[in-house]
Amino acid sequence: MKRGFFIFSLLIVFSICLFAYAEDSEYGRIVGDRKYFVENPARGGGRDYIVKNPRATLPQPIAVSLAKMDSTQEECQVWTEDQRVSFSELTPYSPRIAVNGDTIHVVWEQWYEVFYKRSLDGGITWGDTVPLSLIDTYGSFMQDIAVEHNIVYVVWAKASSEQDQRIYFRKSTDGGTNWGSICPIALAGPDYYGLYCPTITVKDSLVFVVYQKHIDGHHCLRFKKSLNWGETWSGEIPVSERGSDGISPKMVHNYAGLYVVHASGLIIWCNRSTNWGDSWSDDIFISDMDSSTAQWPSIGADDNGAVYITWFDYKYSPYGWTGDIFLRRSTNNGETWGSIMVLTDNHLCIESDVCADKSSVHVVWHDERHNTGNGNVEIYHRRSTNLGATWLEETRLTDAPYQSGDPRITKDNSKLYMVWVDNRHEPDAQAVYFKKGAWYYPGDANGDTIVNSSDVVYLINFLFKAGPAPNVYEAGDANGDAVLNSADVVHLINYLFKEGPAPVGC
Ligand SMILES: [Ca+2]
Ligand SMILES: [Ca+2]
Ligand SMILES: [Ca+2]
Repeated sequence: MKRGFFIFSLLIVFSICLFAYAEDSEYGRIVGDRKYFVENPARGGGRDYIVKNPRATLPQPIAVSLAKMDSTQEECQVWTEDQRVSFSELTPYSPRIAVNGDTIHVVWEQWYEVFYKRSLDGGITWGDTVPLSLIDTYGSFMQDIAVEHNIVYVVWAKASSEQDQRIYFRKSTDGGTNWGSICPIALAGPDYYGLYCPTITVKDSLVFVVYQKHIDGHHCLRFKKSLNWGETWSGEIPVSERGSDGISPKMVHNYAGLYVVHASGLIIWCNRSTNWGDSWSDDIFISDMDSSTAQWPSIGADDNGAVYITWFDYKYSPYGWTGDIFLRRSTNNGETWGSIMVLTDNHLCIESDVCADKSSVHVVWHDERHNTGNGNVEIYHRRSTNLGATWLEETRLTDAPYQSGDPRITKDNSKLYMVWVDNRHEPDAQAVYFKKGAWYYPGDANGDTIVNSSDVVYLINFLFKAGPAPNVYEAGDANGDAVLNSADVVHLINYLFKEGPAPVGC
């Protein structure tokens, strides 16, 4: 039954894009001597679901100038080691992450069921793997997760039969310790249709879900919301009469409203709502209106009023299966959109994710520049500290054999958290991995971007009066010996008041 449904759903979602590029029947790609086929384009992340570059015979790659760092500030970044999160011999797909303080929540799909794992100490140690969907003969996948304070929400799609495909929902009110019952929040109608690809975001007591609906050969996006932490749900509200090309749409919010991005017909579209989903804008055209092919969109928003959309685009790519990461932003809550920026210039990129808060914007992506026929894929990162106007130098985040891909990021308290799937254990199954990054100025123990006597006081309070720790531990380690103690206080005092050496940098 499960396998039957799998094939069935594969056909359904496949049809979404076949209409767009029916002549591209080769849904596979070559990476060195390794060929990756579409296993299940209906999966939450649409992993390996890529439409071939229709202009793959371009003679020469086009050089694109990148915005470089134009500041001399000595800001440091620090990343934790790659940490393995899943350990099954079954292959995990489409990890999603949500963070609240030091509690990190991760979900993924494994053999058509949804699994959950959390860390209570910022990712140093991890709890048990917990199944969230009912382990049965029906497929559950396309999971997404959101958290607000101690309440964790997970949605996914499930088929109970070929005529009954629903969006399911489960929540925990104690930070993932216990989980409530599994509830359907969007049901199949009296006539056959499928519901897929949910995306969820939360704001205080408000919970918002957008999903794709397939009815009578028509794909569209629909919305439901809860005003009471997911206890009861609204009726279905139309978002777009376009679907999402078999890959989940992504929804985010900021202070001004909700934003949904989706790819349809190999074009990137955005819809926004300024009344928390009661009504939605028309489809907003985000990618270029030309013959280039735009896929795999992601979206982030911040409370400065900026909205960022990334995708991968074949516009400058001579290659069949990779392109560049494009970004377009709005600085007025999606009312108008600026020109398209290109964040990569090697034409070897695919999946990207973007997230933002008031202080910075982050983009990560799947990059094949190290693939010299060995199938190696790595994840790269760029960051902007001025609302995406310019971008700092890229950083390589992974360094391991084979594929490191499908990265997903989220921010909390100025730190960046990332999950991805990694094939480094070949021939064993791929695994979910995690790492986090932080940015700081050496000596800036209290994290206000200035190094002064307040940092001395902050350090003394932490060391001797049970005050809070530096948000980024390294920032307080003024003498750079990897230990936080009174020597750092002395180092800072000498620097600030006795012309001693500066805090040790990156
Ligand atoms: Ca790799
Ligand atoms: Ca400071
Ligand atoms: Ca130290």
